[in-house]
Amino acid sequence: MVQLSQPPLAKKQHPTIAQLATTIKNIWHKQLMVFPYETPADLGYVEGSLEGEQLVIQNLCYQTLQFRKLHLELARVGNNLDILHCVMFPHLCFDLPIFGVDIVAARGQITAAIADLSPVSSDGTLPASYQHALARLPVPQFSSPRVLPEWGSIFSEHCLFVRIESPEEAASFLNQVAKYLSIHCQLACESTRVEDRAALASIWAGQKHYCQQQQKNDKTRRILERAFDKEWAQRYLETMLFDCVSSDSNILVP
Ligand code: 18B
Repeated sequence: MVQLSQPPLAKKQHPTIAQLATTIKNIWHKQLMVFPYETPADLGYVEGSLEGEQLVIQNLCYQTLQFRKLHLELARVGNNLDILHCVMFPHLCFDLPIFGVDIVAARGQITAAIADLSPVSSDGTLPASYQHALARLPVPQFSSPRVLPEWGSIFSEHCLFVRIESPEEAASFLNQVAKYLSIHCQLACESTRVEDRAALASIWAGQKHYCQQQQKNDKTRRILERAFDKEWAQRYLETMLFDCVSSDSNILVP
């Protein structure tokens, strides 16, 4: 169900994060028909303590016909670190990329803003419809592009990964993410189910690889481990952030 009955974190967060959270929810509600998604009861709203500072995590999840999980997460560490995390996991029977965004603001400065439509195909390419749509989008320029870590090989050539240096750059990033998301929702709604068993297996392998790579992000893991502990962080990474075995994986069982 909707998990935002707790005090809305968005009001306290960096304005760009609050704005993107609103934009994402608006596009989801406008372009998709969303249904409730059951999050594990103890993981919807979470508080931990990071070296004396409070870590608050607020999750909002939905599912739709095309997506097994839409996940928007807002997190705040003390008064210094604000995080927005969003991933859309398609059902395994749709050959769709994985939309993902992460914004990390430290002491008011956005040190990392990442957005991508990441391929799950074995050859690492996006479906032709996505390639055509994305090729038509102007590519915004940022003064401080960042270099992806090794595990970031899952991201596409359209991945934005920058440090935000001005309000104009923040607006430009928000605008591009809104376009990626809007294109994604539209193409997802137009997509048809995959029936072929080999193709289904390949989608599953692609999603699993995406999750395994994301779980190698030590920066995320470290924050969760410090606020909780190693076991909790591992469970959270596997069940909330990047769960790769979904209930509908049984479509692969004979
Ligand atoms: N992530 N991020 O979501 N991460 O979840 N994130 C950081 O300035 C959290 C995703 C990504 O340079 C940083 O360096 C926490 C998704 C990449 O080595 C921190 C949560 C994507 C990097 C966090 C969270 C994604 C990165 C360091 C759970 C992409 C750069 C900030 C709420 C689609 C990694 C900095 C590197 C960085 C933390 C990408 C602190 C706790 C969906 C590529």
